[in-house]
Amino acid sequence: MTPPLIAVLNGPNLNLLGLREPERYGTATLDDVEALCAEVAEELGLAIDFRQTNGEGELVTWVQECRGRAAGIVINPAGYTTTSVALLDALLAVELPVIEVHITNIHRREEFRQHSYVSRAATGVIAGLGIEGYALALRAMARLVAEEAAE
Ligand code: CA2
Repeated sequence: MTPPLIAVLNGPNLNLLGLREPERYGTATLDDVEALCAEVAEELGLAIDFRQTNGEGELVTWVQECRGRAAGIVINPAGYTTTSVALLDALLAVELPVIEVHITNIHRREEFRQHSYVSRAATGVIAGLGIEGYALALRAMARLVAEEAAE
């Protein structure tokens, strides 16, 4: 049986992880995050499609492309979290389980970071646990996907 595919999508500036502001975002690079996700996915019997883009339209297109292809979406929308109705609409339309991940605890940060459009489409939200949040999201997603398959 082919393993269920989980799209792990990353928004703008996350390509800078580990290269700038390590005191805020940690020292792991986006390649390290991908390696962590690949390791956890293998353990869980999932396949992943790990991507990053700085473009809002590209992120929306990738979400649309998940329809009929992926079993779930783990997304760190970064700066588009608080601005993008287009991303929210795409996540609602795709009708897949969505887990929103933030490396930092957005609720301890500036007020403008605390209202997430994306959360309205999310089954769950993980914030403030560093890159471990991606691993936790994949574990939760494995359960959600197994539950859906059993329905
Ligand atoms: O905590 C998170 O994961 C965020 O989604 C990160 C976003 C921020 O806009 C959100 O409020 C919270 C920023 C991503 C930019 O990442 C950088 C990483 C290293 C250096 C500079 C930016």
